[in-house]
Amino acid sequence: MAQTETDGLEVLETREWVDSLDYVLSRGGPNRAGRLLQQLALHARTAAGVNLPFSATTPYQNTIAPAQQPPFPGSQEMERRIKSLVRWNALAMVVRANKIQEGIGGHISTFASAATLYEVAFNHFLRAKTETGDRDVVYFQGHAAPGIYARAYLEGRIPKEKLQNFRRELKKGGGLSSYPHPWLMPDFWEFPTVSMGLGPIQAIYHARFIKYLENRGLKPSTGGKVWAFLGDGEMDEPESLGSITLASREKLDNLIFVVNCNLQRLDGPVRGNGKIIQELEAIFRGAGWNVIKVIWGTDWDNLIENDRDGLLVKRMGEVSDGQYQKYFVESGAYFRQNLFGSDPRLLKMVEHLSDEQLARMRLGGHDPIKVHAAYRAAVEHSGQPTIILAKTIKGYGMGEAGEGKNITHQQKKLNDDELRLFRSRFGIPIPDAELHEAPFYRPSDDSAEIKYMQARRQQLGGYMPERKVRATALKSIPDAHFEEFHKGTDGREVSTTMVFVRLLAKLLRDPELGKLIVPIIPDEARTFGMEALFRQVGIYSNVGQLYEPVDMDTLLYYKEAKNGQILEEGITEAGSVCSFIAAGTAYSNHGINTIPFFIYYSMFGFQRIGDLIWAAADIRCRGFLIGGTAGRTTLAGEGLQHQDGHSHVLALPVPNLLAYDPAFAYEIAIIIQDGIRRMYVNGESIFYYLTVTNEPLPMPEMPKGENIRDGVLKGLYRFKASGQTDAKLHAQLLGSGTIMFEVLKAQQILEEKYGVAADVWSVTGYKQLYRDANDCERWNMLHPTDPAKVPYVTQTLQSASGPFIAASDYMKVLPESLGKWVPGQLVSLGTDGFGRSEGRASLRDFFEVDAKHIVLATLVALAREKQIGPDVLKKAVQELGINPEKANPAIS
Ligand SMILES: Cc1ncc(C[n+]2csc(CCOP(=O)(O)OP(=O)(O)O)c2C)c(N)n1
Ligand SMILES: [Mg+2]
Repeated sequence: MAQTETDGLEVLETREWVDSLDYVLSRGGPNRAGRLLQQLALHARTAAGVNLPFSATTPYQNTIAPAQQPPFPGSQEMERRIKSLVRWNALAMVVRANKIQEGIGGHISTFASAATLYEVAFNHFLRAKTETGDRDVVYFQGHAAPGIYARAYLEGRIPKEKLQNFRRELKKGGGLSSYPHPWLMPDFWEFPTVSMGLGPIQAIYHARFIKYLENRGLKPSTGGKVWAFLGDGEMDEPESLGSITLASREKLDNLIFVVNCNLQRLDGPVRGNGKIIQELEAIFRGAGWNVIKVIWGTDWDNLIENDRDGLLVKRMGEVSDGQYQKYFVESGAYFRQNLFGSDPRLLKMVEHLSDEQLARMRLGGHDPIKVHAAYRAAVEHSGQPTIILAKTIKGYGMGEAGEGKNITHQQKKLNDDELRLFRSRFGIPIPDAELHEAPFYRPSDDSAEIKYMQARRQQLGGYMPERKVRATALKSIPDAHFEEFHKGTDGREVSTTMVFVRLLAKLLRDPELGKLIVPIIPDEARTFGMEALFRQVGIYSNVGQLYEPVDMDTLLYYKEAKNGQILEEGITEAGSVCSFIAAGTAYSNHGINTIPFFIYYSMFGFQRIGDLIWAAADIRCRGFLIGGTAGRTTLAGEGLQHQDGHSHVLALPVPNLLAYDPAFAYEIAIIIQDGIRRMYVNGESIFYYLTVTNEPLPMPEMPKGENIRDGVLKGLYRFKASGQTDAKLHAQLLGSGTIMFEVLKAQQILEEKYGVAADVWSVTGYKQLYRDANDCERWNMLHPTDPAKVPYVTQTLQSASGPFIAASDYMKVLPESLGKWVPGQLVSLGTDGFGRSEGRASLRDFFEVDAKHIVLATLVALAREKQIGPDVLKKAVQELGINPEKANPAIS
């Protein structure tokens, strides 16, 4: 007869086995016990086909047993007092800000739940300098910013006035940004994390990039760690989880995730009906991470140790997160009845505890001893990344104002009673009479608390966070690599992608610059004709190449190497741009001027990973984003999802990004050379977006005489003046990217067939022209009585006569954006609408950006100016073979 679980015999039998195991544990330690259990499982399977159910999770208890905990290395009492001071000031910062200005916002409850996680780290782990000269890098959870500011205030790094101006950055003397923004606080914040999910994925690729730098010999291996403090709700972002297997595959034991499992996000529970800690444990264990759960505080140790039959742990594992959250706000009596009341044996286990004692039993994430043990285990773990899942209470200490409540995330106002309770609970010496204002409190520099915290930070090498430029600027960029491209190809047809790849290959060979270049590719090297680089500089692999590549006998074989230079990321634009950010910020994070070139399908850039590019801008990333296979009509055949005619529009909003759509080889060379100079010699906080295409075309020589170089960089110059000096009709044609070649054809047709002398202008970057024009306009508005500044585009086109016809492989809005500064009638041709699978000629006809449409647009513009009559137009439509009734590409 099958025995049931409650059967007394079974209980007895189980106990005997557990006793035996305890004996093995005490004699042989956990490793021996682990081996024994594995052997038992194997035996059961072979002897009787017992199949143990697969479980990705471990029981709902701490991973580290009390016996394995190291002694706490500091003064718990002192650290508790410091933590209370940080708590108070963090709360006061938000409450005050909202008293001064209603609705200014801020978060109290996130940091309130994470205070112990941060304080233990600040006092014992986060190294501003390691013994060997490196440091730890830390991604702070964006919404915990008040806590980080509060600590910096206590450390004497942020003055009270600035704290006062939290979230009011435009006040005199400056304020503090709501969240971590290196752009706004370049001496303080290092990583923008507040767009959720971007912190974790960036941390993973940063940790990998550190190994890359080490394996390539650009940086000594020093044991610095990457810490990422994250929210449990944040883990739902695909970016949070999408790259976790990279971390284990690459054995990133320099990476530690600390997830603050307060069981809540903004609206309510993260997993009301489930258990977020167990869910994340399963995911990360499955992905090969070292998982450390910190669920129960020291108060629970005895209960769990005496839980010989595992009844309590089993019951704890049954209760859902939504229910746990209920316990946080309920009485001890409710807790006893609901959690323990399910079994009289459980009730008996806690009968020695009063309701009040029960209610006060601390969770693991609020217990410094448990948190310290987890951090210690994490930093000592090798061969795998570690994730710490720490259970906490959201809004801890806020009491009725929000502790554990669903509204807590948004809580930013406390009434006087609530302030008093918080003040008293954490022992802050502020008298009742002053409480209403929620004043900041900082003991004097020679107080025991301040001295203790300063000493701890000194021991750990300095303050954190602190951002600074750690690399010395490059001296100069040699001209030699770029000159070849000024010459043109003598009629030989090459694509601008080929030009870029050739230039990259040359830069890689430079004795100084070469090693700093970081080519990053999301599985498109062959598309871009970059496979020669595989062999030239190798593909980075943390283990080298453990197999014989299938194409070993070819010249361009797929060479992986430990010191390989290419980051071949596979199909992940999000991961690739994180590598781009890591490489483009190494000048500040690691004192190394790595220069990333991230080349990808232009369609899968801004619209797919725009938020990460925004973060790259905020973080002051340097480098080149190269949008390959660009242009709605230039990428033939690929159709609607691939043909990009708008990435340059999406590049417009990024303030410190320069965007170029070059047509010719020399333009690319000029832009890249100047880009490296501005970013790495001058140290400007800018980065670049360049589109390159795959249409083979003859590259012309750089025109002589005029100031071409300057024009290329500013965005506009005259490429080819009309040869007709005696024509009556004049027009100005503006071309970009490959459409420039249609413009040149149109120039010829206009001259030969219609007697129109047209100059051709190359527009390398509408964004730069737009910026400059706005800048002038703004200055003129603010200085109305001074001589007006004239935008570069107006200056340059001033003396040109006739209408202006602009054509590009991008949306019409780009030229239109310059409309009022172009000195004459402007007509814009562009590729608004969905792409099609077709050849280039048909596509250009469809989108009306081919030579014949440029000609027609020019004639229509001339007719509008009454320079030609309708008869010419009528004839032209026929001659050019244009179907006036064709569908509108913008909406078809
Ligand atoms: C991409 C993104 N979406 C939404 C938000 C808005 N938001 C800010 S905090 C928050 C809840 C955070 O919950 P959790 O990650 O659990 O952090 P906790 O505050 O609980 O520590 C949300 C939805 C954001 N910052 N970023
Ligand atoms: Mg949360």
